[in-house]
Amino acid sequence: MSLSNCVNLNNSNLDGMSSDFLYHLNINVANTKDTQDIQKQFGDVRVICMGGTGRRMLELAKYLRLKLGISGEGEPIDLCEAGHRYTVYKVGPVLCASHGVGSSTCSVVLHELLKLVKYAKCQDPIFLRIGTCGGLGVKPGTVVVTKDAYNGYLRNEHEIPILGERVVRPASFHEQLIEDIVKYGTQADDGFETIKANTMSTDCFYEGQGRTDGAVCQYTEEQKMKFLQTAYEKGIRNIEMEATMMASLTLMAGVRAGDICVTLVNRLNGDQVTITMDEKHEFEERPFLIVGRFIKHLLNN
Ligand code: R2B
Ligand code: URA
Repeated sequence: MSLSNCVNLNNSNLDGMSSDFLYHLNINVANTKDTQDIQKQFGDVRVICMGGTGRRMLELAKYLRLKLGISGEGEPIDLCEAGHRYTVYKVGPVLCASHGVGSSTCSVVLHELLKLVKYAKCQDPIFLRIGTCGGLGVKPGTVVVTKDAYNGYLRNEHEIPILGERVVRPASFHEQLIEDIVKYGTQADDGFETIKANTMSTDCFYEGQGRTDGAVCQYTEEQKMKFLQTAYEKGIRNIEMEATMMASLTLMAGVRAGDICVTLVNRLNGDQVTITMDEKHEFEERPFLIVGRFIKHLLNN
């Protein structure tokens, strides 16, 4: 197998490890110098889709089976069930993995999935997050494909404490990939809008996103609206909780990534997510459509 498009992670310590247990996935890489078994199981993976809940990832797995014409009997199997943390389904060359809520839970599984694709010698794998979000000045149901990810300080960067120091890293998604997701993933008759825009990503759904309806709130409605307006002026059209981490970690790992989210609420009109569960379900399928078409195009070309 050609090694040219394999993932080379930014951590030389991995080269010195004879084995690696991907603890939260419950996947044991018994011999990092000979990963034939892992290559056999995962070496064909081209796309890793990630989303908040295991249930949504199961639905995505079933949807992709049909869309990509991949045969499979019965329910897709959760390959990481024994890890009791995350669910991972494999549909041909696509993994569908859950990541929970927020950057900290998402980064755990992302680190381990990045190591998995390295050990499996996957060729140029693409990581796509498929999620829900709050909207900023866009109609609920609009799909936003993230360009630059901004943190809760409204800075286009990912900030993380490492060894007691403040570490700041770039947080943008792959430009050409974003273009291609919109180009090959959308159709004029979709019945909803898909836009490229910036995303604000916070560590807190309530205060971090400027909501006044959390358990605690120490600012006025006016201050909140000023903050949201400033975000809008930076080209931010949606708010979620993983984008800066995902953009920065995938950039550091040298893999292409995208973040495709459907808005559930227009935050310029209110804080509460009041759509019905049926509407939410219908909205959640919109990123499936886009990603499904994009993946189909990718695999056929
Ligand atoms: C969007 O929705 C979740 C919070 O409700 C979070 O995972 C996110 O980014
Ligand atoms: N997810 C978020 O992070 N924010 C919202 O407003 C809705 C979904």
